[in-house]
Amino acid sequence: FRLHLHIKALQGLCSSLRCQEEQRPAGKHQGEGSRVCTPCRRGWTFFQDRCYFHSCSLGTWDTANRSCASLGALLLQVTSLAEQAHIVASMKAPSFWMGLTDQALEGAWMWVDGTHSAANASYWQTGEPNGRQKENCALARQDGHWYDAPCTEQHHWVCEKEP
Ligand SMILES: [Ca+2]
Ligand SMILES: [Ca+2]
Repeated sequence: FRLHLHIKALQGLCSSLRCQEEQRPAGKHQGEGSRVCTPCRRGWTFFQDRCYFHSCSLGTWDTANRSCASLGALLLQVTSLAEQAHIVASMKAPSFWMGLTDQALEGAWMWVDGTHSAANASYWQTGEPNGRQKENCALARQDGHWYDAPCTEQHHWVCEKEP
């Protein structure tokens, strides 16, 4: 089962590499052997001392959570307006899972590292979260806002780690 997860994570990484190669402007290469250097592994983007990975595949919140863990990372934790803006600007999918859940206690939204979601750095859409016990996992959409949704829905996801 763990091998299966590894394979799924690698597939996600490979497709992410393809995404990045496709998005890189053709004129940016300055001759053979030149590389874009960041402290992050290939396939990850760098922003304010953190590395981010955008999955190309879809999965449930649990799948996303385990995939990030298998990459030595955590599901995205948004802790500032700048980070929120960067992540939304670099989105490649209509929606993605974040590492925010109220599965442990309804209404108590916690990040996957165990910290509580701060009210001064939360970006819920007006009226959200609205799913009570039926929607316990948080995703971000292209409008830049957060929504609670059933954890079994299939969405892309973003992992985050230190370089
Ligand atoms: Ca809930
Ligand atoms: Ca909702």
